[in-house]
Amino acid sequence: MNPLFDLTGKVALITGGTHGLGMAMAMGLGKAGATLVINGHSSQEKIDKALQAYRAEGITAHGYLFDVTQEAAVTDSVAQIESEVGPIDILVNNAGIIKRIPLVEMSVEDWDQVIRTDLTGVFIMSKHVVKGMMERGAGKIINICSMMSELGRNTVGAYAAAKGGLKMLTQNMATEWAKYNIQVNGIGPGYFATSQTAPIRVDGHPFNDFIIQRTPAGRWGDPEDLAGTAVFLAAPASDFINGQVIYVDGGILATIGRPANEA
Ligand code: GCO
Repeated sequence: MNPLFDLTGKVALITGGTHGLGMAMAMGLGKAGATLVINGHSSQEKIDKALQAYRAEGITAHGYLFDVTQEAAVTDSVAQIESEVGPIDILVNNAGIIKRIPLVEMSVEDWDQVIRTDLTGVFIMSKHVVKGMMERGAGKIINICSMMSELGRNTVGAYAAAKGGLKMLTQNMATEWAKYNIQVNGIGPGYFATSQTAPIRVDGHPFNDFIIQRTPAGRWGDPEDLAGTAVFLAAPASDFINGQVIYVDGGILATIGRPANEA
């Protein structure tokens, strides 16, 4: 394996690694040699099912049930992971939720839940994992941002605020931690075929047709399309990259789009 992309001997913690984009990125990291630690917040059954999938691919994988928004649980779980599995070399802050509600109709409770999960949860996780990385003088942190780190869209205001903030948090983490040889970067997925987008992806849904039209690649992303970028940002190949967000979006951010009747 090319040493620039070899994760052999590394421990990678992926939050929300039980399904979707988190699982696809974790599979990539595992196949590059990393030992996986995944977290889920709602169901040990989901964790166990995901572990079976990783292990079926010959990947060493461990699972822990905790909520990234609860600092006491995070502190305890990080200590348990580092005791049972080993120091965390790579942290992928992937866990997140979305609520599609017009801002004027959104309750403060719903707003708070999105911000706390998608932004504050990343702060809590990173604050407790980075301490070991600082002591060891090495680490990789990858924050999963979004198209909404750059663009607004009707009904996803809280999510956009969180993901926009996450882009800036990524830059600030890089600013504070690069001197410890810790690289903090982001991945900004475009529109991917996942459970989160399933409601807006059904055939004939106007948003489905819009995304196909708005994406130069002319398709929804496949979760596996993210694996290579995750490996790159977790590997020695990115040791001099700090505070960047790499958009894996089929070209959406590169263009103003094209008229529906234009080929
Ligand atoms: C939406 C989608 C997006 C995608 C992704 C885009 O409702 O607009 O869910 O938010 O999930 O975040 O990068």
